[in-house]
Amino acid sequence: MTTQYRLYGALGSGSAIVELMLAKAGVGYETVEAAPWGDAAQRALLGQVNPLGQVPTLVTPSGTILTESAAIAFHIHDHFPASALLPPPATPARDWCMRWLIFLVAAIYPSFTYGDEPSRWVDAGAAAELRSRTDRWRQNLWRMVEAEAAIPWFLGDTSSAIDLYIAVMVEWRPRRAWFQDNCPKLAAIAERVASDPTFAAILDRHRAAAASPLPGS
Ligand SMILES: N[C@@H](CCC(=O)N[C@@H](CS)C(=O)NCC(=O)O)C(=O)O
Repeated sequence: MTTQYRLYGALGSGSAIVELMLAKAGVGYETVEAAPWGDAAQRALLGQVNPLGQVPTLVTPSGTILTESAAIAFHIHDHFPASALLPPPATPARDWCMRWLIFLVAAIYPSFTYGDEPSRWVDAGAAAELRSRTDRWRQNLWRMVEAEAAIPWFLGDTSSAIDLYIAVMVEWRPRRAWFQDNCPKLAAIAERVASDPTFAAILDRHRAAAASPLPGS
């Protein structure tokens, strides 16, 4: 049992998204470096809290284990409503936010699951093709997100968890330069998030790890 939130994560991974959420909520947390691609000790630690062996995984002060970044966003919003990770319930903005937040985790995120290490899923001869096809498909998906994005934030005048996802995910394949050329609204949202010094510190720490084997590298 811990008295504060404990985030199992890895530098350069989606645990950066949850760090941004916790920072937006003003909530303290401790981190456990538990990279799925790390050594056996890190993987064993992660296996204790997440049978999928994925980060981010958050353990709440009461000991509840939360896997799935969207579930974590809902938890943080419910417990710290001032974080405003989601718009008010039963509003068109809430529906819009839910649709595209779930799109990010249900459509885009899995493209890394299958493309990052294709040899987990297909024979060596097909690995390069699985990688390139999932990479290409992800570009289509991001164009769909771009087409729906408002300014200055994805939802318009108010920021939400979606902006935090975007700020982290533009660092992953197809990477920031592609977003600047093909999804300028999303690139601008990412820059707007990073203009907050607290968020920038988190993003910089994770970006500095970009040389190591990462999801999306
Ligand atoms: N649906 C999960 C996806 C999490 C995920 O895929 N995380 C990556 C790191 S960014 C991971 O742990 N990959 C290792 C694996 O899937 O084995 C979420 O939204 O939290």
